Amino acid sequence: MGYLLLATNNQAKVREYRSLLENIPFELVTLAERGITTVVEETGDSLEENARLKAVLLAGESQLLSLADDSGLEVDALGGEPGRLSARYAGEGASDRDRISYLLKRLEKVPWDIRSARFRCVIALAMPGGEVNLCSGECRGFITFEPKGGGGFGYDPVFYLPELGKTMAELSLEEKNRVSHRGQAARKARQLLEKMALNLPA
Ligand code: ITT
Repeated sequence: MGYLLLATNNQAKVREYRSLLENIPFELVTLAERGITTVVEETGDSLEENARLKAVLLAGESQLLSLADDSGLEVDALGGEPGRLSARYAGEGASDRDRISYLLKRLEKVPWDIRSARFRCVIALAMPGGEVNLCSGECRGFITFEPKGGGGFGYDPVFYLPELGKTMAELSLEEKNRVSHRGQAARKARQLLEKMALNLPA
């Protein structure tokens, strides 16, 4: 069985992928397990470009099939912000809590019915030789007025799912994976990986 490198430094993403990609025909390995400390500069203009950048660079470095994701929150009332800058919103060195406070401040006077938003995730699967496949997923919701719930990561405590009546951070890992942007993208990636393992064209 070949290896699949989870090319992310975000441990919460690693946790989600370990569950989402359970029983795929590849053995999952992390950057830490391979002793890789490379941090890829996210210089692309889109989630697609940045996912590709991360996966290609780390596939080249590790010589392993590599999965990277670039993901972000897009808030309609903020014209799609923070988008691909989601991890850097509120400045370098800011925490999840700082980013949430900054976002809520920006939305202070925005009423509930126009606090709509979506999470987007683009997964890039890169072969060491440079071939790349992309898969994407999105999940719609509303930004709450205050954080709620202790699960997940990032903006999950302020991302409310109307169909479930809960924030993303109030869901278990399995429940989040069932509805999330990353869950949807990962189910497509799983199909590609199953074909790759059989040497079928992706
Ligand atoms: P890697 O690049 O190493 O994978 P990262 O955390 O920097 O880790 P991104 O560049 O893709 O990852 O930034 C994604 C940011 O978007 C993340 O730090 C969160 O702030 C937000 N985000 C993405 N997916 C999320 C999710 O499922 N729940 C909450 N916030 C999320």
